[in-house]
Amino acid sequence: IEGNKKVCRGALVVLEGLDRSGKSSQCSRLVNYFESQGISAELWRFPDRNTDVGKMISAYLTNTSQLDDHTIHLLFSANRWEKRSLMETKLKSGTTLIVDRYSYSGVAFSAAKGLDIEWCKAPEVGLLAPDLVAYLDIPPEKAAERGGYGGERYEKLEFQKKVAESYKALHDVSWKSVDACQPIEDVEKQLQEIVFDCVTECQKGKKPLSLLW
Ligand code: T5A
Ligand code: NA
Repeated sequence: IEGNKKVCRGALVVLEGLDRSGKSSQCSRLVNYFESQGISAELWRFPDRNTDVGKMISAYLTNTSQLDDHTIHLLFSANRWEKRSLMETKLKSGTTLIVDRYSYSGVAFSAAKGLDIEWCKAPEVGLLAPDLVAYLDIPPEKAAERGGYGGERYEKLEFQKKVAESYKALHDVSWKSVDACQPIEDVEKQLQEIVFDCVTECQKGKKPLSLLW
């Protein structure tokens, strides 16, 4: 029994929500929590602005470059594809990944511009499906009141309202909503419970990795 001990796979956990819903704050808190529990976890984020594709995305988001809506959509998707095999390796070696935005952001933001939702989903087909999507639920008006809003391309109230609508079309059984208007520590507590359960399920080895969509 000792000799063939199976490595438990890590969980693929995605946080989604409107701009300023608190994703980045909660992702780092989650990773700290799992490390304190002796569970191997890494913080990932999309867009990953460090790659060549990511640099093009970053220039677009900061309004230093202009791109056709379809082009930027495909770049966001390519940015996930360039990390796909590393993602699979990490999960299979037992590391849980806490991911700040994923394919749902890709679809929700482009669909909010008026692109066809099925067209938006197509380039994501074959990426790894999350074990859990935690949606940080906040009214667009509330998010707009938070610090730093207004800097990047999509950070405008009218657009964020449309994004909220397109997120609604993407909910499925892997989603759990958390009220993101609560104090930061309360959101943290709730997320810890939800995500911990998911990680435990994956460790039991009964849940194989699956693909989008
Ligand atoms: N995008 C992204 C696409 O169009 N397609 C794609 O495929 C992808 C992946 C970049 C943009 O790209 C779009 C979506 C985005 O518009 P980004 O780099 O993730 O996305 O954007 P950021 O500006 O880094 O992050 P966000 O604006 O999304 O903010 P977060 O991470 O949701 O929020 P956070 O944690 O930074 O908190 C924001 C502020 O609120 C406070 C924090 O202290 C901070 O000041 N705060 C709270 N205040 C009160 N109560 C709470 N519970 C709070 N939680 C946090
Ligand atoms: Na963020």
